[in-house]
Amino acid sequence: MKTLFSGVQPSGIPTIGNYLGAYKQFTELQHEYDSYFCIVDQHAITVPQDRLKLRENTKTLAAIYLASGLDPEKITLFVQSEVSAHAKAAWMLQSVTYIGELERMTQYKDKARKQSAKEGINAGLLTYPTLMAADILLYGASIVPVGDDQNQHLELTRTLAERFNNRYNDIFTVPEVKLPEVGGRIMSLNEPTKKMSKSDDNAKSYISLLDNPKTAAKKIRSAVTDSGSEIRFDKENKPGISNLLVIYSGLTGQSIKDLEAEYEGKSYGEFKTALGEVVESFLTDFQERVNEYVESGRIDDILDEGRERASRKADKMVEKMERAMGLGRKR
Ligand code: AQP
Repeated sequence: MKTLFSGVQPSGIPTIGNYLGAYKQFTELQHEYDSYFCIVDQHAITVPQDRLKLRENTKTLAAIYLASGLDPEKITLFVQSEVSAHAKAAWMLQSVTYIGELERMTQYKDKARKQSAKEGINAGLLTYPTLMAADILLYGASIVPVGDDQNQHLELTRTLAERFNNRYNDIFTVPEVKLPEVGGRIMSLNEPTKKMSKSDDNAKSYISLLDNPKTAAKKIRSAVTDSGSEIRFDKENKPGISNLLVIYSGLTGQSIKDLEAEYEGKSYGEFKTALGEVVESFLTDFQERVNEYVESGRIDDILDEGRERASRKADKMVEKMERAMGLGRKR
Protein backbone atom coordinates (compact mmCIF):
# COMPACT_ATOMS: atom_id res chain seq x y z
CA MET A 1 0.00 0.00 0.00
CA LYS A 2 1.35 3.45 -0.90
CA THR A 3 1.83 6.12 1.76
CA LEU A 4 0.11 9.49 2.21
CA PHE A 5 1.29 12.35 4.40
CA SER A 6 -0.34 15.66 5.21
CA GLY A 7 -0.05 18.25 7.96
CA VAL A 8 -1.99 21.19 9.37
CA GLN A 9 -0.65 23.91 11.68
CA PRO A 10 -2.33 24.48 15.05
CA SER A 11 -1.96 28.21 14.48
CA GLY A 12 -5.64 28.86 15.11
CA ILE A 13 -8.96 27.12 14.62
CA PRO A 14 -9.11 25.78 11.04
CA THR A 15 -11.45 27.45 8.59
CA ILE A 16 -13.90 26.11 6.10
CA GLY A 17 -11.05 26.73 3.60
CA ASN A 18 -8.80 24.28 5.43
CA TYR A 19 -11.72 21.81 5.51
CA LEU A 20 -12.47 21.99 1.79
CA GLY A 21 -8.81 22.23 0.72
CA ALA A 22 -7.45 19.58 3.04
CA TYR A 23 -9.57 17.56 5.53
CA LYS A 24 -12.27 16.62 3.07
CA GLN A 25 -9.68 15.03 0.78
CA PHE A 26 -8.04 13.25 3.73
CA THR A 27 -11.19 11.37 4.63
CA GLU A 28 -11.72 10.31 1.05
CA LEU A 29 -8.12 9.06 0.64
CA GLN A 30 -7.59 7.31 4.00
CA HIS A 31 -8.91 4.02 2.65
CA GLU A 32 -6.53 3.91 -0.31
CA TYR A 33 -3.25 4.80 1.44
CA ASP A 34 -1.25 4.10 4.58
CA SER A 35 -2.01 7.58 5.93
CA TYR A 36 0.02 9.80 8.28
CA PHE A 37 -1.65 13.02 9.49
CA CYS A 38 0.46 15.42 11.44
CA ILE A 39 -0.36 18.42 13.63
CA VAL A 40 2.62 20.55 12.67
CA ASP A 41 3.21 22.63 15.80
CA GLN A 42 6.88 23.25 14.94
CA HIS A 43 5.70 25.04 11.80
CA ALA A 44 3.26 27.10 13.87
CA ILE A 45 6.03 28.66 16.00
CA THR A 46 7.54 30.37 12.95
CA VAL A 47 5.06 33.14 13.80
CA PRO A 48 4.45 34.28 17.40
CA GLN A 49 2.09 32.00 19.37
CA ASP A 50 0.64 32.14 22.84
CA ARG A 51 2.04 29.06 24.65
CA LEU A 52 -1.21 27.94 26.30
CA LYS A 53 -3.31 28.70 23.24
CA LEU A 54 -0.95 26.64 21.06
CA ARG A 55 -1.35 23.63 23.35
CA GLU A 56 -5.12 24.04 23.38
CA ASN A 57 -5.26 24.38 19.59
CA THR A 58 -3.16 21.22 19.19
CA LYS A 59 -5.75 19.12 21.03
CA THR A 60 -8.67 20.87 19.33
CA LEU A 61 -7.09 20.24 15.95
CA ALA A 62 -6.87 16.52 16.73
CA ALA A 63 -10.61 16.51 17.50
CA ILE A 64 -11.27 18.40 14.26
CA TYR A 65 -9.24 15.91 12.21
CA LEU A 66 -11.23 13.05 13.71
CA ALA A 67 -14.57 14.84 13.37
CA SER A 68 -13.84 15.27 9.65
CA GLY A 69 -14.15 11.50 9.35
CA LEU A 70 -10.65 10.11 9.87
CA ASP A 71 -10.72 6.62 11.37
CA PRO A 72 -8.17 6.39 14.21
CA GLU A 73 -7.98 2.60 13.75
CA LYS A 74 -6.84 3.06 10.20
CA ILE A 75 -4.66 6.18 10.15
CA THR A 76 -1.73 7.53 12.17
CA LEU A 77 -2.48 10.91 13.79
CA PHE A 78 0.36 12.56 15.71
CA VAL A 79 1.99 15.81 16.86
CA GLN A 80 5.14 16.85 14.97
CA SER A 81 7.19 18.05 18.00
CA GLU A 82 6.65 14.68 19.71
CA VAL A 83 8.55 12.85 16.95
CA SER A 84 12.14 14.10 17.13
CA ALA A 85 13.01 12.68 13.70
CA HIS A 86 11.35 15.71 12.03
CA ALA A 87 13.81 18.26 13.44
CA LYS A 88 16.78 15.95 12.77
CA ALA A 89 15.81 15.32 9.17
CA ALA A 90 15.10 19.01 8.59
CA TRP A 91 18.61 19.91 9.74
CA MET A 92 20.16 17.41 7.33
CA LEU A 93 17.96 18.62 4.47
CA GLN A 94 18.98 22.23 5.11
CA SER A 95 22.42 21.20 3.85
CA VAL A 96 20.95 20.38 0.45
CA THR A 97 18.70 23.48 0.28
CA TYR A 98 19.85 26.75 -1.29
CA ILE A 99 18.93 30.04 0.40
CA GLY A 100 17.80 31.41 -2.98
CA GLU A 101 15.26 28.58 -3.27
CA LEU A 102 13.79 29.46 0.12
CA GLU A 103 13.71 33.20 -0.57
CA ARG A 104 11.64 32.59 -3.70
CA MET A 105 8.73 30.99 -1.78
CA THR A 106 5.65 33.22 -1.94
CA GLN A 107 4.44 32.16 1.53
CA TYR A 108 7.81 33.30 2.93
CA LYS A 109 7.60 36.60 1.10
CA ASP A 110 4.04 37.25 2.38
CA LYS A 111 4.72 36.29 5.98
CA ALA A 112 8.15 38.01 6.04
CA ARG A 113 6.54 41.24 4.90
CA LYS A 114 4.10 41.04 7.82
CA GLN A 115 6.85 40.13 10.32
CA SER A 116 9.29 42.80 9.21
CA ALA A 117 6.62 45.45 9.78
CA LYS A 118 6.55 44.42 13.48
CA GLU A 119 10.00 42.96 14.29
CA GLY A 120 12.88 41.08 12.61
CA ILE A 121 12.19 38.12 10.30
CA ASN A 122 13.02 34.86 12.07
CA ALA A 123 15.09 32.19 10.33
CA GLY A 124 12.38 29.55 10.90
CA LEU A 125 10.09 31.39 8.55
CA LEU A 126 12.71 31.03 5.81
CA THR A 127 13.52 27.36 6.48
CA TYR A 128 9.85 26.34 6.93
CA PRO A 129 9.73 24.52 3.54
CA THR A 130 12.77 22.40 4.45
CA LEU A 131 11.01 21.20 7.61
CA MET A 132 7.94 20.50 5.49
CA ALA A 133 10.07 18.46 3.08
CA ALA A 134 11.43 16.49 6.05
CA ASP A 135 7.87 15.81 7.30
CA ILE A 136 6.91 14.28 3.99
CA LEU A 137 10.11 12.45 3.03
CA LEU A 138 10.49 10.72 6.42
CA TYR A 139 7.42 8.58 5.71
CA GLY A 140 8.20 7.73 2.09
CA ALA A 141 4.95 9.43 1.11
CA SER A 142 4.06 9.12 -2.54
CA ILE A 143 1.08 11.46 -2.28
CA VAL A 144 0.51 14.71 -0.37
CA PRO A 145 -3.06 16.12 -0.39
CA VAL A 146 -2.92 19.90 0.16
CA GLY A 147 -4.63 23.11 -0.88
CA ASP A 148 -3.33 25.23 -3.72
CA ASP A 149 -1.12 27.45 -1.55
CA GLN A 150 1.22 24.56 -0.70
CA ASN A 151 1.96 23.62 -4.29
CA GLN A 152 5.19 25.62 -4.45
CA HIS A 153 6.47 24.02 -1.22
CA LEU A 154 5.70 20.60 -2.66
CA GLU A 155 7.73 21.38 -5.77
CA LEU A 156 10.69 22.24 -3.53
CA THR A 157 10.20 18.98 -1.60
CA ARG A 158 10.46 17.09 -4.87
CA THR A 159 13.62 18.99 -5.83
CA LEU A 160 15.24 18.29 -2.45
CA ALA A 161 14.36 14.59 -2.59
CA GLU A 162 15.90 14.25 -6.05
CA ARG A 163 18.98 16.25 -5.07
CA PHE A 164 19.56 14.14 -1.95
CA ASN A 165 19.00 10.90 -3.89
CA ASN A 166 21.54 11.96 -6.54
CA ARG A 167 24.11 13.38 -4.16
CA TYR A 168 24.07 10.70 -1.41
CA ASN A 169 21.92 7.63 -1.86
CA ASP A 170 18.60 6.85 -3.47
CA ILE A 171 16.50 6.65 -0.27
CA PHE A 172 13.61 9.08 -0.79
CA THR A 173 10.33 8.58 -2.63
CA VAL A 174 9.65 11.68 -4.76
CA PRO A 175 6.08 12.66 -3.75
CA GLU A 176 3.22 13.84 -5.93
CA VAL A 177 0.93 16.68 -4.90
CA LYS A 178 -2.82 16.00 -4.78
CA LEU A 179 -5.04 19.06 -5.12
CA PRO A 180 -8.82 18.84 -4.56
CA GLU A 181 -11.11 19.08 -7.58
CA VAL A 182 -13.16 21.80 -5.90
CA GLY A 183 -12.00 24.04 -3.05
CA GLY A 184 -8.22 24.12 -3.57
CA ARG A 185 -8.25 27.83 -2.75
CA ILE A 186 -11.16 29.24 -0.78
CA MET A 187 -10.97 33.01 -0.71
CA SER A 188 -11.56 35.57 2.04
CA LEU A 189 -15.22 36.56 2.46
CA ASN A 190 -14.55 40.27 2.56
CA GLU A 191 -11.60 40.38 0.13
CA PRO A 192 -12.28 37.58 -2.36
CA THR A 193 -9.00 38.07 -4.21
CA LYS A 194 -7.08 37.00 -1.07
CA LYS A 195 -6.88 33.46 0.37
CA MET A 196 -9.08 32.67 3.39
CA SER A 197 -6.68 32.24 6.35
CA LYS A 198 -7.28 31.20 9.94
CA SER A 199 -4.80 33.79 11.23
CA ASP A 200 -6.42 36.74 9.42
CA ASP A 201 -6.91 39.69 11.79
CA ASN A 202 -10.47 40.21 10.53
CA ALA A 203 -12.78 37.44 11.81
CA LYS A 204 -15.40 38.38 9.19
CA SER A 205 -13.03 37.23 6.44
CA TYR A 206 -13.23 33.55 7.37
CA ILE A 207 -15.56 30.91 8.74
CA SER A 208 -13.92 28.99 11.53
CA LEU A 209 -15.00 25.36 11.93
CA LEU A 210 -15.91 26.22 15.53
CA ASP A 211 -17.80 29.46 14.76
CA ASN A 212 -21.29 29.65 16.19
CA PRO A 213 -23.32 28.26 13.22
CA LYS A 214 -25.73 31.21 13.24
CA THR A 215 -22.86 33.72 13.29
CA ALA A 216 -21.28 31.84 10.38
CA ALA A 217 -24.52 32.10 8.37
CA LYS A 218 -24.51 35.82 9.06
CA LYS A 219 -20.91 36.10 7.80
CA ILE A 220 -22.00 34.45 4.55
CA ARG A 221 -24.93 36.83 4.20
CA SER A 222 -22.62 39.81 4.61
CA ALA A 223 -19.86 38.43 2.34
CA VAL A 224 -18.66 40.86 -0.34
CA THR A 225 -20.31 40.25 -3.71
CA ASP A 226 -19.65 41.78 -7.11
CA SER A 227 -21.34 44.28 -9.35
CA GLY A 228 -24.16 42.91 -11.52
CA SER A 229 -26.76 40.47 -10.27
CA GLU A 230 -26.14 37.19 -12.08
CA ILE A 231 -25.09 34.09 -10.11
CA ARG A 232 -22.39 32.79 -12.39
CA PHE A 233 -18.89 31.35 -11.90
CA ASP A 234 -16.40 33.88 -13.30
CA LYS A 235 -13.28 34.20 -11.14
CA GLU A 236 -11.96 37.26 -13.00
CA ASN A 237 -15.06 39.44 -13.01
CA LYS A 238 -17.07 37.91 -10.15
CA PRO A 239 -14.56 36.74 -7.52
CA GLY A 240 -17.03 37.09 -4.61
CA ILE A 241 -19.88 35.05 -6.11
CA SER A 242 -17.44 32.53 -7.60
CA ASN A 243 -15.93 31.91 -4.16
CA LEU A 244 -19.39 31.39 -2.62
CA LEU A 245 -20.30 28.98 -5.42
CA VAL A 246 -17.16 26.95 -4.69
CA ILE A 247 -18.00 26.79 -0.96
CA TYR A 248 -21.59 25.75 -1.80
CA SER A 249 -20.41 23.06 -4.19
CA GLY A 250 -17.71 21.79 -1.80
CA LEU A 251 -20.16 21.40 1.09
CA THR A 252 -23.07 19.89 -0.80
CA GLY A 253 -21.39 17.97 -3.63
CA GLN A 254 -23.63 19.77 -6.16
CA SER A 255 -21.68 20.83 -9.26
CA ILE A 256 -21.16 24.52 -9.95
CA LYS A 257 -23.08 24.13 -13.22
CA ASP A 258 -26.11 22.75 -11.34
CA LEU A 259 -25.94 25.57 -8.82
CA GLU A 260 -25.81 28.19 -11.61
CA ALA A 261 -28.93 26.61 -13.11
CA GLU A 262 -30.70 26.39 -9.74
CA TYR A 263 -30.09 30.07 -8.96
CA GLU A 264 -30.69 31.47 -12.43
CA GLY A 265 -32.81 34.62 -12.14
CA LYS A 266 -32.51 34.66 -8.33
CA SER A 267 -30.95 37.47 -6.33
CA TYR A 268 -27.60 37.54 -4.54
CA GLY A 269 -29.59 37.86 -1.29
CA GLU A 270 -31.55 34.64 -1.90
CA PHE A 271 -28.39 32.78 -2.89
CA LYS A 272 -26.46 33.94 0.16
CA THR A 273 -29.33 33.10 2.52
CA ALA A 274 -29.47 29.56 1.10
CA LEU A 275 -25.69 29.12 1.39
CA GLY A 276 -25.86 30.50 4.94
CA GLU A 277 -28.29 27.69 5.79
CA VAL A 278 -26.00 25.08 4.20
CA VAL A 279 -23.05 26.37 6.25
CA GLU A 280 -25.12 26.53 9.44
CA SER A 281 -26.27 22.95 9.13
CA PHE A 282 -22.79 21.69 8.16
CA LEU A 283 -21.21 23.40 11.20
CA THR A 284 -23.91 22.17 13.59
CA ASP A 285 -23.27 18.52 12.63
CA PHE A 286 -19.51 18.98 12.50
CA GLN A 287 -19.31 20.56 15.95
CA GLU A 288 -21.45 17.80 17.42
CA ARG A 289 -18.84 15.29 16.25
CA VAL A 290 -15.97 17.45 17.61
CA ASN A 291 -17.68 17.57 21.02
CA GLU A 292 -18.23 13.81 21.00
CA TYR A 293 -14.47 13.28 20.53
CA VAL A 294 -13.53 15.86 23.16
CA GLU A 295 -15.93 14.31 25.69
CA SER A 296 -14.84 10.74 24.89
CA GLY A 297 -11.41 11.41 26.46
CA ARG A 298 -9.80 9.31 23.69
CA ILE A 299 -7.73 12.00 22.04
CA ASP A 300 -4.59 11.63 24.17
CA ASP A 301 -4.56 7.85 23.66
CA ILE A 302 -4.95 8.26 19.89
CA LEU A 303 -2.08 10.80 19.79
CA ASP A 304 0.15 8.63 22.03
CA GLU A 305 -0.35 5.66 19.77
CA GLY A 306 0.22 7.87 16.71
CA ARG A 307 3.50 9.14 18.16
CA GLU A 308 4.77 5.58 18.65
CA ARG A 309 3.82 4.44 15.15
CA ALA A 310 5.18 7.58 13.49
CA SER A 311 8.45 7.45 15.46
CA ARG A 312 9.09 3.84 14.48
CA LYS A 313 8.85 4.68 10.79
CA ALA A 314 10.55 8.10 10.90
CA ASP A 315 13.52 6.98 13.05
CA LYS A 316 14.39 4.35 10.45
CA MET A 317 14.53 7.00 7.73
CA VAL A 318 16.69 9.30 9.89
CA GLU A 319 19.15 6.42 10.31
CA LYS A 320 19.24 5.93 6.54
CA MET A 321 19.86 9.67 6.02
CA GLU A 322 22.67 9.71 8.59
CA ARG A 323 24.26 6.67 7.01
CA ALA A 324 24.00 8.20 3.54
CA MET A 325 25.60 11.45 4.72
CA GLY A 326 28.28 9.79 6.91
CA LEU A 327 27.06 11.14 10.23
CA GLY A 328 27.98 9.47 13.52
CA ARG A 329 30.07 6.30 13.88
CA LYS A 330 29.68 3.07 11.98
CA ARG A 331 28.53 0.29 14.33
N1 AQP B 1 -8.10 29.13 1.78
C1 AQP B 1 -7.80 27.86 1.61
N2 AQP B 1 -8.47 27.11 0.70
C2 AQP B 1 -8.18 25.80 0.52
N3 AQP B 1 -7.22 25.14 1.23
C3 AQP B 1 -6.54 25.84 2.15
N4 AQP B 1 -5.55 25.51 3.00
C4 AQP B 1 -5.21 26.59 3.73
N5 AQP B 1 -5.95 27.65 3.38
C5 AQP B 1 -6.79 27.22 2.39
C6 AQP B 1 -4.99 24.17 3.12
O1 AQP B 1 -5.19 23.73 4.47
C7 AQP B 1 -4.10 22.89 4.85
C8 AQP B 1 -3.61 23.30 6.18
O2 AQP B 1 -3.01 24.56 6.12
P1 AQP B 1 -2.09 25.04 7.31
O3 AQP B 1 -2.89 25.28 8.51
O4 AQP B 1 -0.96 24.12 7.50
O5 AQP B 1 -1.44 26.37 6.80
P2 AQP B 1 -1.85 27.41 5.75
O6 AQP B 1 -1.83 26.84 4.39
O7 AQP B 1 -0.92 28.57 5.99
O8 AQP B 1 -3.34 27.76 6.18
P3 AQP B 1 -3.91 29.10 6.76
O9 AQP B 1 -5.34 28.89 7.11
O10 AQP B 1 -3.60 30.23 5.83
O11 AQP B 1 -3.09 29.24 8.09
P4 AQP B 1 -2.29 30.45 8.65
O12 AQP B 1 -3.26 31.60 8.60
O13 AQP B 1 -1.92 30.04 10.03
O14 AQP B 1 -1.10 30.65 7.77
C9 AQP B 1 -3.05 22.97 3.74
O15 AQP B 1 -3.16 21.80 2.96
C10 AQP B 1 -3.48 24.17 2.95
O16 AQP B 1 -3.11 24.06 1.60
